[in-house]
Amino acid sequence: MRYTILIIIFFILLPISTFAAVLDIDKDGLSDALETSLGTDLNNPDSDADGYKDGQEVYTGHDPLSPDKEKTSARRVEVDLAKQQLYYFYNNVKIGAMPVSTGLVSMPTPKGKFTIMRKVPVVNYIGPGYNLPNTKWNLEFKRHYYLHGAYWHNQFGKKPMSHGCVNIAYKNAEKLYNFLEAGDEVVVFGKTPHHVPQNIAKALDI
Ligand SMILES: [Ca+2]
Ligand SMILES: [Ca+2]
Repeated sequence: MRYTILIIIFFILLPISTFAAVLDIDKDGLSDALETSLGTDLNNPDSDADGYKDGQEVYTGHDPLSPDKEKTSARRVEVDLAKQQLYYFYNNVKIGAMPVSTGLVSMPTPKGKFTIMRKVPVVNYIGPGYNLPNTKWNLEFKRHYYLHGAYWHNQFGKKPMSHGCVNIAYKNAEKLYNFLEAGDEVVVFGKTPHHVPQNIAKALDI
């Protein structure tokens, strides 16, 4: 009987903890967990009453707590080469993650701290052995190195694929492009693997 009660309590508490991260009471596109971290109102979709929802503001790099139209908050991207994952931060709060394919072991993505130099809507990538025209959503973070959309493969999160750029699925690349601006920080770290080990890929649900 005692165990039955414990099991019932466990199954009541499990969904509460599991769904806290995805629950969005005011349906403004920002989870309750993120609203708590960012200081916005969980029960008001437009915390600063400027006509734009909190989620819309944060994911386009705007301040949800000020009607100011300037994008003054700190934005940062981290690229984990070992896990082939990209994380992005608004005011030091991680607001999203996406699988990526970085440079091959023979031509790895450079490690270190960089800043976005410029945003370019469309780039034609042409070089020895590759010709990738009309590539969308390009963010140059070091001369000739970009975070950019990639339409020619689907190996994101599984293995490195590029000549040094960070390849991102189009739907995610567009989001990142809208979030970031020139001057934002990019940090690249970790060791480039030949493949991401299955157990890591599974743990990350990729
Ligand atoms: Ca919300
Ligand atoms: Ca607002």
